[in-house]
Amino acid sequence: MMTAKSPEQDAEKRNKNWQSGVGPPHSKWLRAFDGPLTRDLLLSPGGFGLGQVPAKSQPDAVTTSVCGYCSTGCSLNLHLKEGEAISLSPNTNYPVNLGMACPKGWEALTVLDAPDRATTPLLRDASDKLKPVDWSTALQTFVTRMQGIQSRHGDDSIAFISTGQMATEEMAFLGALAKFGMGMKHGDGNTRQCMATSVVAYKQSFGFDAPPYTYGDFEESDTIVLVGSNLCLAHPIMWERVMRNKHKPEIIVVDPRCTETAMAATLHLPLAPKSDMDLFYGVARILIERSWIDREFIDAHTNDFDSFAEFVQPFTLDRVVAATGLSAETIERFATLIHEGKRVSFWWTMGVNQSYQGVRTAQSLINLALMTGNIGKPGTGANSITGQCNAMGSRLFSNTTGLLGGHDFANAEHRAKVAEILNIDEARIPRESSLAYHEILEGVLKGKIHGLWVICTNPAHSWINQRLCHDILDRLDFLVVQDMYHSTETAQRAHLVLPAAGWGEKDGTFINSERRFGILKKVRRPPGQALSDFSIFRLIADAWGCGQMFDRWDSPEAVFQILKQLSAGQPCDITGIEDYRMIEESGGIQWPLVRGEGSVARGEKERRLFCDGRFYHPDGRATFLFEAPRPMPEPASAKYPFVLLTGRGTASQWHTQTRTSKSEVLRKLYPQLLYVEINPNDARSLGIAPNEIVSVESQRGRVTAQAFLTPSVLVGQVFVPMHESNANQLTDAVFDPYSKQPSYKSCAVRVTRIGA
Ligand SMILES: Nc1nc2c(c(=O)[nH]1)N[C@H]1C(S)=C(S)[C@@H](COP(=O)(O)OP(=O)(O)OC[C@H]3O[C@@H](n4cnc5c(=O)[nH]c(N)nc54)[C@H](O)[C@@H]3O)O[C@H]1N2
Ligand SMILES: Nc1nc2c(c(=O)[nH]1)N[C@H]1C(S)=C(S)[C@@H](COP(=O)(O)OP(=O)(O)OC[C@H]3O[C@@H](n4cnc5c(=O)[nH]c(N)nc54)[C@H](O)[C@@H]3O)O[C@H]1N2
Ligand code: SF4
Ligand SMILES: [Mo]
Repeated sequence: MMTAKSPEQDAEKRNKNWQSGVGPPHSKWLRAFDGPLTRDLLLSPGGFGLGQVPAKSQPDAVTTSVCGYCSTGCSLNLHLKEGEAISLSPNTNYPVNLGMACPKGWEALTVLDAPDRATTPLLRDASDKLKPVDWSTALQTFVTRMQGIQSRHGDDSIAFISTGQMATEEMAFLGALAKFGMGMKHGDGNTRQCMATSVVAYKQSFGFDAPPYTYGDFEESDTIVLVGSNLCLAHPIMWERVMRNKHKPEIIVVDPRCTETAMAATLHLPLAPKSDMDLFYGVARILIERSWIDREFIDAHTNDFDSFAEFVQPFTLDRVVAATGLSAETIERFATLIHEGKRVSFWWTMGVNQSYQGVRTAQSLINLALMTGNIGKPGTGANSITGQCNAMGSRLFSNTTGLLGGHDFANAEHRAKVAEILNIDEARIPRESSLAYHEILEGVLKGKIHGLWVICTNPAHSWINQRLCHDILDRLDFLVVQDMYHSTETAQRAHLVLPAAGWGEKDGTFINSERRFGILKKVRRPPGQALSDFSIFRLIADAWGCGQMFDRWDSPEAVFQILKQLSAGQPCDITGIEDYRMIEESGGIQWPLVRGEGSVARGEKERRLFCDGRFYHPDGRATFLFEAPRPMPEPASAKYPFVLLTGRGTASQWHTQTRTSKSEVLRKLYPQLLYVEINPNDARSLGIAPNEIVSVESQRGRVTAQAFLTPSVLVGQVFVPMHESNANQLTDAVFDPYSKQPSYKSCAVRVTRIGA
């Protein structure tokens, strides 16, 4: 059990730490500021600590809801007046955030009031303008056009792209409606851009997509290895959990850039981009050579260690030094720290997943945890950190690549089980999983897919190789975009826009990074005629003519009960969760919770997986998986001499900025222009002055950006944040062969002075 300190103590400690330079905040947030970062500012809405409810409008009730941005899953108190939320503060009573929230959480309500909210359906007319229409016209158009395409080109000629940011119940409804009701075979999510690599890595290594950890492991660990993970700004409240660690942990950050997280580390390994596999194989070789491995655990709980041990033999120190650019001492030190640690935890995020060899890279880390027995015990684990608020829900319940409830489309028993529970004809369940995101887009290019329904994601901004993506979207006969805002880059290209309610305007559950179900609640009326995604799916089911199939799907909580039934007997079994009330009263509940086996009732607040050393493969063992590292698909060249890294820019920006750019507070916390981080030595040789507007160009596109000279990127590399709409003009559409996740963090660019 965790005992929370008083919020004041926490805030005090954070302030002290920050003033002494430990942990966030970082120059990049401060760059947007003129004045000093004071305690007042930190504690104000938009700061991290506890704030006050404004006195001018006193609330008359309070309720809670989990945040709708990142996968941390913080709980927020929502202060209500006559049933509507007027302000919020972080929940001090929740085991995840313990009274903290980051700027995005603090500002979650503000962005709901933006003037570009979609308030009515919009239909493109003969003059090529989006014009308001009523819901019945919108639904009729949706059905006529989509069914028309199907009758001309076959069932598979329509597809959907969804998200990790809707409620679990909404994702399940969409997936079931599209695939069982509307006859679509293909639908994928933006989680392909994000978590697909972890999903495949875990499935192959452990037998199920199962991140083993609980956030308490951040506090229990004595050696925390963060790989390609900028926790300080991408998961600030997880970083706060690291700061509560009382074991004076070694914090080892493996990242080409000296990020805000690397600055706070005890050891930073600025390796050459995409050389992680070489590093981890080399470290495995050292551990084996020195017998720094847990032979007992390996023998009892894993397969294929001996072939792995043989495979890593050629990864000598010299070879790893050459591949990574790290010194032999640093690599040895890293191996020694792993050996000396009693509780070593390995964490990774997009620096690993977004790679043309992401799955094997994730597994090279999983292997380190397995061979040292660092799994299933407090403070350990091979831990993939998820990104979006409900990426985990999407992985288990979206019915995209996997059948509802962590099942498999190709498995006849699974199909029969799902058909029986849903009371549908088994023949309606596809026998194969969906095409992946990029294969759906290729399907458009090849003239196979003609209609696309995009829900709660903004591919025209976020997808890799943007020009190609725009070309593909513009070829569609019918593009439907269902979003909170009509102004997104994707909505602007749509034939039909469906106005969606957002976080705070609907009910359901999210599943956070540590597998915890949390409740989100309706505390605001959606603007105009906007409807919850759940209601939109309901209306479409009826208009399509398959409403009867979803008779029981009449509220999010009713769907939650169906999902429970579907999960029975799976590793993600949640039959022990009674209802929403139980989730709420327990401070969220981690999966699995099997009926009759739950210990939540005994006050247990957190659980990790694999405590008994049993994995999900039929023989109960985990597998060592490995493969020779491959060269970067588009290495730096004479014409394009820099490796481009992309990623998150600040804690106050969320992805394509449809939400975060609507808050005045958040806008003050991030740079207003696209910037490119470049090493001062490179800038000097190119004659680039600080803050000069420069051109950044790849084989695919060119953007202008403000040069930010910083040694945090090494010579020969540059970094561009993903938040400005044109950043993905530069990126190269290459994918991991197993997970089909885009490699957003590796392509070649040149940087030039404008007019030079
Ligand atoms: N503020 C904010 N928070 C967010 C989000 C947001 O948009 N804004 N998005 C959320 C989502 S969906 C996600 S997926 C997460 C992402 O969270 P993170 O993965 O932590 O964020 P990124 O900045 O994309 O990438 C992390 C780091 O990978 C490094 N990297 C690049 N190439 C390599 C490599 O070859 N090896 C290694 N070891 N590292 C490399 C980059 O330098 C970068 O610092 O953040 C979540 N949280
Ligand atoms: N270059 C580069 N590109 C990247 C990345 C990178 O690191 N580098 N990271 C990738 C990653 S990890 C991710 S996860 C993706 C994210 O990419 P996207 O998913 O495209 O980004 P978001 O801005 O989160 O888009 C969510 C959309 O849903 C809308 N929305 C929000 N809530 C709701 C709701 O409840 N219902 C509906 N219907 N709509 C809603 C928002 O207004 C927004 O338009 O970007 C990827 N792109
Ligand atoms: S850390 Fe993530 S979940 Fe917590 S308040 Fe910030 S965005 Fe929301
Ligand atoms: Mo993500």
